[in-house]
Amino acid sequence: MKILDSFSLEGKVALVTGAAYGIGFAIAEAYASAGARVAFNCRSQEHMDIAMKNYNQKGIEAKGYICDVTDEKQVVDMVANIEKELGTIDILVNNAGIIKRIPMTDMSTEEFRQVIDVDLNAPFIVSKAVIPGMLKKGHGKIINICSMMSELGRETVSAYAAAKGGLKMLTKNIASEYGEFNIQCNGIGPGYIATPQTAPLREVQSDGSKHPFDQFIIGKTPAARWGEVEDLQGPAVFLASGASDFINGHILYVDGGILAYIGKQPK
Ligand code: NAP
Ligand code: GCO
Repeated sequence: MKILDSFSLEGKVALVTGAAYGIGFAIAEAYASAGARVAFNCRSQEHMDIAMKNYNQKGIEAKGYICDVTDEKQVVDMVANIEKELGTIDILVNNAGIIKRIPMTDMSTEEFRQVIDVDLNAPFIVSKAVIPGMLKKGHGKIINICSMMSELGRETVSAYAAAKGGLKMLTKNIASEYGEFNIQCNGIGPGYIATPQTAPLREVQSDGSKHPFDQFIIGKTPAARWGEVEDLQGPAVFLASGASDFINGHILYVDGGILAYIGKQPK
């Protein structure tokens, strides 16, 4: 067998949650290009219509489902529909996520709970719905989209960091509990990636200068740039493919070196 064949996703069914745009869309695109049949979800018909147009423009036959990943009944119904229409899910990417940037003492408990619900409870809900099919098939790949905040804190992101730290440990626990059934569960920890979620951190200032946070991140990243969604496509295909069958419980940080670096010295 040629080693590149082990990276193929031919014949696989992949569900990428929250893949109407952003990182999820890029991962779904990469999976289709690697041969998988792709399903994705989002919450609104408006985003679905835009997403389907974009998938079609790229020649990708993705199947879209309106589903709020925090709603267990909607998730169970979506998984049942995917299994009926595409087949049992071989690859699950828990990508859907939100962030609220609010100083902790100003954040309401409801706002904290909303972030935990999408970023931590939902990956539990979706994984629980998908694992039985993987057990029947005798194999499965679960990839949880973690974060720099799975390892580091910063001002205003207490809920998000708590959720992403928990998601790192949920990843390790799924790996521990289902590894013997040939289900591998790993995480991808993106660095700072240019998507709608981080657009507020990159907004050009009224005087035309870069956002202070934009400059800060460039100084904290050895690669001296923001990541692009395309930077995540290869790692996502690798962790979904046979090339990673003996990797389990690992968080692969795709961060341009942020976690290795103390930060550029001020000039
Ligand atoms: P994004 O551009 O805001 O996209 C988030 C996606 O999640 C959208 O498709 C959104 O679709 C969906 N979503 C949100 N809540 C949902 C819910 N309750 N049910 C179903 N879908 C939901 O974010 P992104 O930057 O692509 O980030 C994707 C993932 O990567 C997130 O988990 C994020 O935490 C993580 N991440 C991002 C970065 C970064 O720098 N961008 C770095 C590390 C980790 P609708 O709103 O249409 O429902
Ligand atoms: C923030 C950013 C980060 C990124 C990402 C980094 O406000 O600090 O949104 O949290 O989204 O998670 O890995």
